[in-house]
Amino acid sequence: MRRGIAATALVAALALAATACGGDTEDTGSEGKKASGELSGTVTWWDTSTVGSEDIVFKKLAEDFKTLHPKVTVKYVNVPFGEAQNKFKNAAQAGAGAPDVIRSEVAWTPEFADLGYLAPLDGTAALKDEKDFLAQAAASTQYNGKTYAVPQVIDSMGIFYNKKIFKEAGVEVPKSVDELKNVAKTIKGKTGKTALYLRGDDAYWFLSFLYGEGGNLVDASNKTVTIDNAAGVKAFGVVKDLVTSGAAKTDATDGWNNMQSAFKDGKVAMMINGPWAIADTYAGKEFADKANLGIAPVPAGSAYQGAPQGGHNLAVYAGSKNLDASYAFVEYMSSAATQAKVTEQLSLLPTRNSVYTQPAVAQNEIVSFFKPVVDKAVERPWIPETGSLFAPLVTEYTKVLTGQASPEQGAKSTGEAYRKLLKDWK
Ligand code: TXT
Repeated sequence: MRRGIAATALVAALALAATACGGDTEDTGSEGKKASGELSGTVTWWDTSTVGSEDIVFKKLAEDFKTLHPKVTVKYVNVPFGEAQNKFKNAAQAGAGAPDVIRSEVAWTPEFADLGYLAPLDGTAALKDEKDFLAQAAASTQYNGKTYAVPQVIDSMGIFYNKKIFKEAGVEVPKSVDELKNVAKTIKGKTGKTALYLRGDDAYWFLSFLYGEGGNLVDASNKTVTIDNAAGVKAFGVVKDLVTSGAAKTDATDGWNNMQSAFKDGKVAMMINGPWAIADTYAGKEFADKANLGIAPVPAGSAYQGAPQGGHNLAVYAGSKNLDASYAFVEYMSSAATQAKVTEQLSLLPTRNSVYTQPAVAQNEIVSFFKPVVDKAVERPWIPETGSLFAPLVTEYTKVLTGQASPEQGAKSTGEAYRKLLKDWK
């Protein structure tokens, strides 16, 4: 009898100990470390990657975390890029429904950190071999002297072109806006096709032309709004002229799908895009033979040649009830081994220097093109407001491209909106 009672008491004590250490408790995500140090519980991850191509790879990688930590269940949730930022802020503010880990776009990270919604990662298991990260990729994870995320992918933009159409028209890839307009005339004459699809509902597609005229959104070092200076006005004129001259076609809405369809179906010869578009583009009939896709630097303007830096980080929600398992998941998803798999399957750019030396990565043609582009890509100031600069910009960019505003008006209105947003800036 005693043994029975003793045994029962022992089982109860162990169960209590396990619960107290956040062992196999309910899906509440309570502290995920058993007394044995083994991680357990649930980690909910909001991924924003493109559905139908990138998400397939990232979901599988997330599921494979279980091989390292059998007691941890990763709940993979794909949240559309256009909704995730506000959805996370609303949930974090309400203290309900936020994920443990979020794929945080480079401009979201300083904003989320400033709001106190992210767990600082310094000294945690999330950060391993920090020195291996590309400095430009790590920059957006730093805020007020602390590290609030781990860089997952870095990217920039280039011209994607259809080699078959270029051959049929007998033209070379344009290196400048002026060459682009000349090439466009020949392509139209020889093939009847429009040369370029210029996305009109996302201002990220404006930045290469803004930089090309020597412009920028702001000058953070001098706390000065610069979008409405002469270079900014000129850049709005350049993109408007691409459309009115017939060199480029655009849409005010549904730009991603219209751009991808036009390019994948061979209706346009070029588009400007980034590594995140590769997997979807290869699914197009024109690129069943992958060799038909060429990639080249974005065209130079009158003053400069360069594309913007973008990318995504992995951040841990400050209110997570399973920080230990979340740190371990972030470290796993940004590890050299995982990054190499992502590059192999999606041609996305790693954020670790060591991964670029792996033979399979070094031989990846997309990576070989984009790495030098990323190395010289134009960084934005990683301040909480950076992400907010795009909303007023896209409104005016679309209006200028569709003839509803002049370049002067577009630049002026954007500048006014920025000075309202950036209170003490000139
Ligand atoms: C909010 C900015 C650039 C790629 C997949 O995910 C909206 O959320 C703000 O940050 C730039 O860097 C590049 O990787 C691919 O995996 C809210 O609901 C907000 O996002 C961004 O900062 C990106 O670097 C993924 O690779 C509204 O209420 C803001 N949106 C910039 O975003 C690159 O991002 C791929 O991303 C709120 C938005 O402006 C963004 O451009 C991105 O392409 C991704 O798909 C109202 O104000 C307007 C601008 O779009 C560019 O698309 C997307 O394709 C605005």
